[in-house]
Amino acid sequence: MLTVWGRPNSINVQIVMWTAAELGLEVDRKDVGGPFGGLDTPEYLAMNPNGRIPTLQDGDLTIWESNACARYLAAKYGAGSLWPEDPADRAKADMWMDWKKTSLAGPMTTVFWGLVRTPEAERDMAAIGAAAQTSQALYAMLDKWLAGKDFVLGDSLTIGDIPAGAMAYRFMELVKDRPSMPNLEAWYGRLTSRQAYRDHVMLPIT
Ligand SMILES: N[C@@H](CCC(=O)N[C@@H](CS)C(=O)NCC(=O)O)C(=O)O
Repeated sequence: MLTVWGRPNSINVQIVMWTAAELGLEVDRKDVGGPFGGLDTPEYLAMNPNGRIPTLQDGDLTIWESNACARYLAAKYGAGSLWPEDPADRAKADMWMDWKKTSLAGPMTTVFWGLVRTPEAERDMAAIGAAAQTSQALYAMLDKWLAGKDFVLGDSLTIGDIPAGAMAYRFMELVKDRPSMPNLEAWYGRLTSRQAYRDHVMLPIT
């Protein structure tokens, strides 16, 4: 039995929960972070000195950082499915996983905090609009990459789809005024038809 520490509306927790669900793994998820608190206790910091969610436990192993957790689950339990065996394929999956963290997360966090966590009267609409434009330009890159492919690596879902795919739900829901991106929209449609995505990513955005 795996344990994942983190509230379900955290995108980084969703990355791990969606990965585990795609692999058919049973998870005991514990509510911590946000309104639940609990990230600054000595017990939590002993597991995760970064004081953030998610934290994943699998037997004696404790790890944190959502992409590291997702990679671990895919490598251990998803050979031949989520985990690309070929080093070149794995590098391409890593590329899009790291891109979500290093390029996409910043502007999408501005959009999310601005539109979801900030009262309307206090919103900096210029900053939110600029971040939405940047997010859109970034997803346009993925749209181009997905031409002729069902998923990031081709025919089937892999770890390379997971972080950008989890963020795609927020992008589609929060950035409504965007140009047509047919490959991205078709890929997003494939994600939304998956029960694991519906159960762990398509939750109220709060
Ligand atoms: N790079 C980390 C980021 C972790 C992170 O910042 N998590 C946020 C939630 S998405 C958090 O812990 N926020 C504090 C809280 O929920 O109380 C990862 O990908 O796991």
